[in-house]
Amino acid sequence: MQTRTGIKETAPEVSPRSNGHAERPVAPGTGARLSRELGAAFYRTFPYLILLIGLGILAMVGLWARAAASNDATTAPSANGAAAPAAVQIMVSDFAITPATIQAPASTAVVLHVTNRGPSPHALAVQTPGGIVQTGQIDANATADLNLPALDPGQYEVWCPIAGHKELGMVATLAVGSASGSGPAGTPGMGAGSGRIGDGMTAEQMARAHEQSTVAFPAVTDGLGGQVLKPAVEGGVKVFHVTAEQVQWEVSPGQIVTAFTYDGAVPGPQIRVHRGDRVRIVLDNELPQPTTIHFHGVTVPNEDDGVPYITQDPVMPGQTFVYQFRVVDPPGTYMYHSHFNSTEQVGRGLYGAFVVEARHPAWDEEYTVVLGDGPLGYTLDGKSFPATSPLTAHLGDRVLMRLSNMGNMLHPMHLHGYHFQVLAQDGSPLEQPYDADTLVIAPGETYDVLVHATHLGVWAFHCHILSHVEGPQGMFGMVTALIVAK
Ligand SMILES: [Cu+2]
Repeated sequence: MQTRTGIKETAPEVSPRSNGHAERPVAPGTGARLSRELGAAFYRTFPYLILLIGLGILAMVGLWARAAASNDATTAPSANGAAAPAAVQIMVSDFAITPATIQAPASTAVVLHVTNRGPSPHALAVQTPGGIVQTGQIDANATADLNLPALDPGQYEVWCPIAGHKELGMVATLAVGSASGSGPAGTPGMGAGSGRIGDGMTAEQMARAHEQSTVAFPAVTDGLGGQVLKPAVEGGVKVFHVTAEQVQWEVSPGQIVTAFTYDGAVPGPQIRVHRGDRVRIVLDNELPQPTTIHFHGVTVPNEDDGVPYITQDPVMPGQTFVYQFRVVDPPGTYMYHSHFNSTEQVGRGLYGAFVVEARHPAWDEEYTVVLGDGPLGYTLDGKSFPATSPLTAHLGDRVLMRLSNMGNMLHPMHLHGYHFQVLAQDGSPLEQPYDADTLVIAPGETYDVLVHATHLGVWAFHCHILSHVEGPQGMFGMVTALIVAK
């Protein structure tokens, strides 16, 4: 992202911090409008919330029943007669720790066998009197053991230390030496939170945590995705080389996740073409898995459609595959992504924007923003707030945002302070462009929206499913800002 292909090549020099507290310009009536839209968003999402909560309870009951069967700590005598560590089974998932009250005996070492049943990576941390004891990252379907020292009877805090997961409800209590409270103490699951209002923090602690995450924006991290890929031109054909490879990707400061990438970045490089171009995409597979590329929304010959065992054999590790076609679609925003083991491969970042450029752009700046959710967390262009990149504009600019969703969830993207104009969907120009403040982007959809930057300031731009963006510790995930400077 943040590749400026419009007329202006430099971003305005502006720090979002300068507007953090004092003289932030506020559009008239913004507060009232915010409360109205929050209400409307609630009623629109209410049926889905009920469904989600219902499904969550069902899943939790099932998980708890299974966990309860194996949750009783077992202490086996070892060969020399001393007690071996007590073993306790724990399940982590998106986004719960089961059981919510973990029973363990006092005065003996305990080993927590942690199994990850969710699609995202998790970890487990326990606050002991001697400090925090935690596992490393536990990938989907993997297990890890956490060895705890002998503890005195009491209650100890347990949580997932991956950024944002505690806020999503991944907390539990380790009850040592207590026979009571054998059932789940709360209702863990998505959006349930910790069961403690405000995560047990004081007002001052909450304010400080919010401030720290916000003033860190835009935080510096390794790697920047979505850079424009320059083609070689061979015999009138634009040739793009991409390498599928596994890298360690910094999603937010210090949060490093195994990513599957094109050319080492999430999203992969932008492929930009014109209608009528003949293009060749050469894929080298250096992943430990087979893969393919599907050109999403792009009209291609059947043999270039990228579906394994339907239109091609998978590209095995070490192999190369060539896609070639003529661009016949109208100017607009399209995608390319893996079509092999795609829950994992696309979830870990194997996607990029495919843009058919306008001959005469009617805007001054443009940005592509690819939404993601899954093993990398909730991301905009492979990064989580405060590591997301701001969108910058000069006062009066027309800014085109190319928004697309490569995640598994709907994300209603909302821009503060502006009504944006929706120009195109899935690459096709709309006959009747329309104004919106919030745009629900379903998995696989792309939208081109135009903002006329007529109000100075730092304007938050974020997903409006609130558990994707803000918790007791402040903002995370799918949050960035449109920064309008003179
Ligand atoms: Cu979202």
